[in-house]
Amino acid sequence: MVTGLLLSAAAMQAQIKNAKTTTASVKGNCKMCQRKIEKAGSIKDVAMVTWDQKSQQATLVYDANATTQDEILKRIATAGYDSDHSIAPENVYKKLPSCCKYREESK
Ligand SMILES: [Cu+2]
Repeated sequence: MVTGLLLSAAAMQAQIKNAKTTTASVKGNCKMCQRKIEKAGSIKDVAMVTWDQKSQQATLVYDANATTQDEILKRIATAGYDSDHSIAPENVYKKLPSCCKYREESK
């Protein structure tokens, strides 16, 4: 699993210039969260996000001249997912399917 994640990250990295790799903790519950987090964070040839459900960690590979970790995490927050740098707006979070509600108090 970890090997697969690293391999796909490396493959995508080839298309991203000035690639910088960081990790951030992003909250989520399920496969649907994973798809949304990765889709929200990724931009073709600029940024690539892979999220691991078990560790609640996102691996960000991005063109350091074109974007920043904060920008990527902000997009993920806009899709409804908290990270260590950005908190999802309450109204967006409320619209997540119940299986995706990861905040303790809203269960
Ligand atoms: Cu989910």
